[in-house]
Amino acid sequence: MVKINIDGLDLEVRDGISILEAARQAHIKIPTLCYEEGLSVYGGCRLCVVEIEGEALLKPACATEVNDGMVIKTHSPKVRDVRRTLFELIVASHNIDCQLNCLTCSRAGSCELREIAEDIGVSNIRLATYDKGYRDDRSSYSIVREPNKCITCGRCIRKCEEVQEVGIFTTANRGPATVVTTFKEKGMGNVECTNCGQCIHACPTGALHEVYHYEKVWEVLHDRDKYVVVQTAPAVRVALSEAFGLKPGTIFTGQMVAGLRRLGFDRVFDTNFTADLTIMEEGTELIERLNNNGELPMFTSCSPGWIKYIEHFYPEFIDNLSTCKSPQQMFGAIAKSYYADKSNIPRDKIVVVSVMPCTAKKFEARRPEMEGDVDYVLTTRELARMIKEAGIDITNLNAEEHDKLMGTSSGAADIFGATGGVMEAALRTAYELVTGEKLGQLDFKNVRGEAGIKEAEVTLNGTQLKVAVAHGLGNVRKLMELIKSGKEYHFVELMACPGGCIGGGGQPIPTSEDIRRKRIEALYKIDKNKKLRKSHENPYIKKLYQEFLDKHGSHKAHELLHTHYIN
Ligand code: HC1
Repeated sequence: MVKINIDGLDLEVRDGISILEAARQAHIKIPTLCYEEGLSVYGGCRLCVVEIEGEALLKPACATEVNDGMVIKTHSPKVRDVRRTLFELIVASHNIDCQLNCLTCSRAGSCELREIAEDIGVSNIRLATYDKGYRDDRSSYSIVREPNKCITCGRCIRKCEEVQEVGIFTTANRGPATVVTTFKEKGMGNVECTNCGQCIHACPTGALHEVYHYEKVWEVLHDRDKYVVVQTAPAVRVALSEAFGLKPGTIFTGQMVAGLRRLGFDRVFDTNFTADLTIMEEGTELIERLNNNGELPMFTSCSPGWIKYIEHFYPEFIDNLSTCKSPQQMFGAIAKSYYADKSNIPRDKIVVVSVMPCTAKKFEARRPEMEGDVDYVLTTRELARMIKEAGIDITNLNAEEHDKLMGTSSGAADIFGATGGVMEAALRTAYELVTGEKLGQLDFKNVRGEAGIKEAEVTLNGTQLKVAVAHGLGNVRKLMELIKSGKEYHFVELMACPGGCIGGGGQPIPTSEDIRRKRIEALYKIDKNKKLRKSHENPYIKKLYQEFLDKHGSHKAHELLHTHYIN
């Protein structure tokens, strides 16, 4: 421990931490644009400069370690003056129309530049802004890049490289023309981007955002010839409220459903319903592979960022992917067949809209292998935007329930949104179906939690089933390397985003580690409080098989619910 003094406050802090961390521990806010918890320190924006007694030069707080006896001033007149000048220089390299376009920017309301301007008391910008003149990158189905809004803080580069270990971004040019771009400026849609959208969470401005579908959704909602059904992903219900100022971890399912009805959707259904269906199909597939010497380990196939990742980096393992479509896609296929027929609605009148925490789901919906199942995909942020545009006071709405037929789900489906949740849901069902015995303890705690890679063993009728779970592509890579080197598993859950879908690229900003934890806790709470906690006990799933699909893994189920990746 070392003794320091920050802004007149005597503190004892751990040796080796940065001044920025020490200040945060003392609840002193030092502005920064390029620092992000969990990423390496870059020290490029310099906004966090502080004055250290006895030193002539100001030092960046993020890149300077505390020393015993250090006396630090974080907001002295000199520091504040330098910070304002630095800030003006940063803004000068930002979009020339930023001040005007602020109202329409994707980050209006959550722009870190604006927040810092307020924090450091910037009242005017004296420098002329430099027009980089770059064209927007609209080559991806999931993500738009607006380079003129980029302040080259490098957070997206480091997030993609260090957390996801994909590394599609680089910088080009020099001086004020410096820009973040992709290899040979090919565009995000033409490089190894997995569409996970973690770069959007890293970006402090509106330089990165999802491809918007909400304008199209408004159009279909007002088209009397269309019958618009919406599905809600597990992770949206525990994050949407944050966009309306409620605290992270608030369970908002009922208000979300009520808000969607007010927006005008004809039916409000649940992706959770097809998450239960996925368990039935995926469980059947796993048992078949185990019994018939099929390709093992079997990999889950619901995270589209992970699917894109395996296609780029581990194509030799594609046959290990479960052939099950994701719950999002299964939902679309069932809504446009079973539900349409049962409700006497012409199949071509039905429009399926998804609300997802994930940007890669937009890409998944356009994959040629399953195009047409889902028409539009809204992120959690886009849904929040629509609710605000419609003037719906969602926090004061009474909770409502999802519509019947495709809206009932088990707690096992809710936990799909958390890392380890798909595995736990599958184990609950596989155990009971294979052994014919009731599970005493439903919680598989070994596959829960924040560890990047988790393992468990479950005995099924004398066979030791070895399973593993990884979340965040950096951890996925580590697990894939273990498997490549001969480590044996039977079943593996892989999710592209840190924490699983609750940390998806379409979730409210910010999505910090602490916020992810609270969302996960909320999902487990929903599961704990449900009577129905196992997918195979969902009465509407049983009905779907009885009335339409026949048995698990039937020919019809294969036609509608399974796929093969052709990339
Ligand atoms: Fe997910 Fe899934 S859990 S992939 O993380 O299997 O996005 O929430 O909807 O499809 O159900 C995301 C979440 C989601 C699918 C389900």
